[in-house]
Amino acid sequence: MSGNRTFTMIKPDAVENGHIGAILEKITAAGFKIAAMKYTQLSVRDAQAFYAVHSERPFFGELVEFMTRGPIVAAILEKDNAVEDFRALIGATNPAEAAEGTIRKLFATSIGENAVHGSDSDENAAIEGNFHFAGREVY
Ligand code: 3AN
Repeated sequence: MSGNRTFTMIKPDAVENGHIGAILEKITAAGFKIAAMKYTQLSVRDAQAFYAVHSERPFFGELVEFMTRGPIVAAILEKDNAVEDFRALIGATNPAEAAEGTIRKLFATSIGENAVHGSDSDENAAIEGNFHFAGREVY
């Protein structure tokens, strides 16, 4: 059975473009509860560690530079079937391929600057949530 928590970041592009409020509205309207949340900026070391799985990809340097260029909102979200339902809510990695009404279709500008992150498995949701939050910060 799938878990009830996922991890998200509102990325620097969406923060710069003033979309924090609109994105949180979409998330809560879709039935997700906020279990943890913070406004923070990743260091280069943080971003390299968070995206270590992509370290051999050609876009890794660009990804780290983008994710560290300004603040983000990090959050743990709670809902039945959280990982899958949140991936559906945000849409495809490339906003040009994202379904109408999805967060990336509405707010992302490119495959590299795609507004939000959503965990791709229950295992990664737990790893990513633990990367950003201490136990006492999760409600
Ligand atoms: P998703 O975020 O949809 O799970 P992943 O895990 O394939 O997508 O990619 C992680 C992040 O790496 C994406 N959110 C995006 O910011 C960046 N990325 C993925 N593919 C590309 C690409 N072709 N060019 C630039 N950045 C990319």
